[in-house]
Amino acid sequence: MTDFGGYEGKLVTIERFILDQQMAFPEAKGALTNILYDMALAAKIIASKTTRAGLAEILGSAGEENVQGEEVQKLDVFAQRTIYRLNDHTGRLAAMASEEEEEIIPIPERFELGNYVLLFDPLDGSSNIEMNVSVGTIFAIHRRVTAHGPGTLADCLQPGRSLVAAGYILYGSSTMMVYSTGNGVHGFTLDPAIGEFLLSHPNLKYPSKPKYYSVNQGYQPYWTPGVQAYTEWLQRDTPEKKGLSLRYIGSLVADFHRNLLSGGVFYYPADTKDPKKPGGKLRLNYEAAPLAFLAEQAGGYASDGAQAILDIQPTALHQRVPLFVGNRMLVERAEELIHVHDRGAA
Ligand code: P6P
Repeated sequence: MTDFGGYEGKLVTIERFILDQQMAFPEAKGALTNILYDMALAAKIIASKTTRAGLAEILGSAGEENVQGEEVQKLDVFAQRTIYRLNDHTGRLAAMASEEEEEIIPIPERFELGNYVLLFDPLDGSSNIEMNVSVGTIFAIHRRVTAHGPGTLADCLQPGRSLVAAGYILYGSSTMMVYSTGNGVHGFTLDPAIGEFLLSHPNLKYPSKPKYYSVNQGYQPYWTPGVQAYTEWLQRDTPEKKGLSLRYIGSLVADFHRNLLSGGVFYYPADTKDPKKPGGKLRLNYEAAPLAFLAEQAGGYASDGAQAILDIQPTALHQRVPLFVGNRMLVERAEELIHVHDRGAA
């Protein structure tokens, strides 16, 4: 575990911190380090656009030409292309996969292949942008499992337990990058004056006294009895905790981040509202699994209501999964109540 005493009160850039952490991965020969650098650069580039999103009528909106005569891209398309272009030629990846692309994204033949695959949701919650609500990028990095040649679906469909790194970028009142390489969770805040991410939240851990629960209560009529009972339990003072307040932004990264700092639980359960989404709305490979990796690194836990998210063997690139993530005690209680009320009823 990195000694955080050495960083107290110092100006530590993300580059310096990642390099220090690389010592834990001598065999990575810097490839993983450089992928994290590239994600930090992508964050700066995307942030430069999200902070001006509200100026579409002046700068032009997606699909039109702006005052500079450039084609204005939808921000999620811009985010997708930024992450792709920063990673397609580096020789560090065997393939990529994105929420925006149906199939895995091959590395162009003219470039070297690497030993990692990068899965990402380039701009989650982008529908919130025009209301100036925080949005985020989520990324997951696996070591490839195939021996050589272009990366395959098998390289991307690995359980979260195998992740070598994961993180998110939060484009909010400030831009933050939070990541883990399995050696704790660390948060960096972008100082726009110098264009650097500076270590602001070393070794993040869920506070022992949780404050919030985060769920779209508008779907309550469509929940199972177990989820209904769980929500009622969260609201009450119990021997384990005080009754929690409801905070729900409707932007996954923002809700996850607030609960990581304040203590709490986010859940998007399966519901009967949309027959096309029987397994909930959120995606396993590039939303639930990376956040579950971070949650466990921060002393928390993530479940689909029955098992650890990190233990789920993916079967499809864009498969959806119910997600409960936050303080371990809160998430395990969800599993207990769902087991009693729902499986007992099956
Ligand atoms: P609902 C945003 O569209 C998103 O994918 C996540 O960021 C967020 O947690 C969820 O959907 C919100 O969904 O159904 O509550 O609007």
